[in-house]
Amino acid sequence: MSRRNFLKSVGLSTGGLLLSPAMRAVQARNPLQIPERHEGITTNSRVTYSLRAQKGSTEFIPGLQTPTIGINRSYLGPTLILKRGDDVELDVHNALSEKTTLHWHGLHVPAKADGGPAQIIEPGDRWSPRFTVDQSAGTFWYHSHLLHKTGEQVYHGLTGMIILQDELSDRLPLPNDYGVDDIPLIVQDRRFKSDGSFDYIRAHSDVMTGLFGDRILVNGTVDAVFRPTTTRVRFRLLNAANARTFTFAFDDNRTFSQVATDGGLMEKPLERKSLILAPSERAEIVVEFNASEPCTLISLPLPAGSQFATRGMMARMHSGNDERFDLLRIEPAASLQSSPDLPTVLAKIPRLNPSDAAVTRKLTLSMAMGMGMMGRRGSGGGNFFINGQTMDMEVVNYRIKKDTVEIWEITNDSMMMHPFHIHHSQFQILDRNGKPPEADEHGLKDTVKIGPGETVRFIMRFENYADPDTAYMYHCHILEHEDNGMMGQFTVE
Ligand SMILES: [Cu+2]
Repeated sequence: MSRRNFLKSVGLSTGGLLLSPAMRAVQARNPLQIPERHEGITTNSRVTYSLRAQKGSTEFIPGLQTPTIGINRSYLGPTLILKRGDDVELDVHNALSEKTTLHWHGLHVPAKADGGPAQIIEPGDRWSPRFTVDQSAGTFWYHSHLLHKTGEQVYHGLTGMIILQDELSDRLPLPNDYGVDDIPLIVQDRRFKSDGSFDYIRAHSDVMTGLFGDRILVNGTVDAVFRPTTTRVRFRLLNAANARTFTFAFDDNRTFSQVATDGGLMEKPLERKSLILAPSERAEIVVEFNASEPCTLISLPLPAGSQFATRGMMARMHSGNDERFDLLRIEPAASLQSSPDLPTVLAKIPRLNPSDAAVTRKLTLSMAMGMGMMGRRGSGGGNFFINGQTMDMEVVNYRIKKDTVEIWEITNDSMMMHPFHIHHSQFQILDRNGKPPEADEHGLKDTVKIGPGETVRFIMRFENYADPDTAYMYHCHILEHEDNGMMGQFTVE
């Protein structure tokens, strides 16, 4: 699309009746950017990763500069390669002119190292959490978690991927040549103003539904093309959108194999044709290609009758998750290097037993439809609630005993789906509305979609770290909901 047409479409989307803009058509032409690997520097058996949050300007759309923020670059950050057993230090320098934090999403770390809203890094300051990497291999990510500003900072670029490796992931014959057949896909939707700047919250509806954009960025690339050179490619899918849910599929309806959920490898590969990821969910998939046979990774509308669809009067403002659009054009080379067969067995996942649970905690998510919340100026209030309360930094909602197992039962009493995320550890889903989870929810998870009216139970162990003075977070991962109150805190002590 020419620049003039793009500007025209931006103009149209601001005047239309649809409150969330319809997705623009893609003309794939830009090579997919691959964030550089960052393996840290080892001294005295500690691996240190230098990270600098900085302002920049990024040309996503030819001829237009977008003010952005990133880590060690102008938009997004490097892919951190962590190895199980390593003692790591994540040395974060805040070179922004505003406060920030960096949260290691999905990592099992001490509360003080978690990078939540309490671990603020003032402009010019450094924050250098240390911990030992001790969990299964998988795809994780890092992002700003600043109170009330997470949505805005992530939208402008404070996000990157983490690849955690262990002995099993090194040994399995899965594609693992980063940037060649092991490809990060950080998928985001964005809305631009005509001057090229990002168009963050503009209207009440942007907060109510979460912010939907009309252009797709994959690793910060618009209209992206990837050219495989091997017969199998692993894609590490990360939904890093603020609010949009993607239903990943291919335009030729091909089958692919899912090999990992949020927290790591599954027990065995799962054949499928589509896969729904809400904000912050990850999946690793392996896709087979034939030489010179192109296809397109797309997002489908939510399936008809999906329990994750928005209901009632909210559905009228929410055109976002019911569109089909392109994500990534894939054009395999004329000759491909042959990849090994997929293993039939992947990881062993020890199951937590519900009878070992010390307590069941019941949480209800709800939202109010009022108009008086734009920008949320008051004392931290908002229109998004957990058990009728909004996030309060002064309130620790739960104090959990170290080394206990708990069941959390989350009910959604609103008209739209909320992806519920909890810090500290990976959990296992026990049931959804009383029924066992589908195969793709059997693995380790740190975020779970909870559709309108649904109740989901998960089980989790709170071990290794105790700190009565520093809290972990749980929250909706639609960032505009999190920023406006749908969050709470717990300590492990
Ligand atoms: Cu939400």
